[in-house]
Amino acid sequence: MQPHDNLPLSDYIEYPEAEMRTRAQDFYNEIKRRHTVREFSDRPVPREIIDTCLRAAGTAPSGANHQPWHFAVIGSPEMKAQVREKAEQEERAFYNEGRASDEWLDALSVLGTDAHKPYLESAPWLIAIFAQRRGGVEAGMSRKNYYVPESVGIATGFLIGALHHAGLATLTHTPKPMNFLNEICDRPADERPYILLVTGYPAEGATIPVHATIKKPLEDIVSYL
Ligand code: IYR
Repeated sequence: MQPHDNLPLSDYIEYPEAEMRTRAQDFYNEIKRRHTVREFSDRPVPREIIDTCLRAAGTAPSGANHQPWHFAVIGSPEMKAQVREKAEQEERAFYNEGRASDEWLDALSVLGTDAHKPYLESAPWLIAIFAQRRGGVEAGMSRKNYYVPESVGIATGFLIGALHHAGLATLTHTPKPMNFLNEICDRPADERPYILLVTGYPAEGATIPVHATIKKPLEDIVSYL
């Protein structure tokens, strides 16, 4: 293939307008049922399902198509225990030892979160998402990457959507700092841990904070000009 070669857009599907309307509505109905869950069942989830969701994430657009992401998928009880121990250590400093400002803690009080993170051991899979400063369109390249946080954010969004679509619950966990993930996941120092995505079945009787169900109406998030 030559550098500027193009291919026909062969897999695009156009829908009649009426079908577009129902498809848009159906997607909205599906995605609005996604809630961040903090109580996970320990029921196993087959790795192949996670793989397929990761393939979907890997189709995300990215700066120069460098795909500047790495997904370290943690499933072993030993490694999950290690992650929990390190994360809870950081969270204790955050919640109980003054690392978080009063304003921040106040903003979180409506969620009821604290330093206790049992889901890091109970959920079957922890997906540590890393952002790569350098890389390229093929593995092993070491060119500068562009729009890295944007690209990794979009891929993470695709992944959350794919996992939800498959019927799995997710939690975007961000212990701060989380460089301990580089060590546990054996990732190079120039990769930045971006989000620790917890996934699995919700625990029976899992709840969600009322605060999290307040979504801004369209008129508060959109302007047509
Ligand atoms: N990382 C902490 C604190 C936390 C921060 C924000 I911003 C949240 O929306 C939720 C939690 C924790 O996971 O508890």
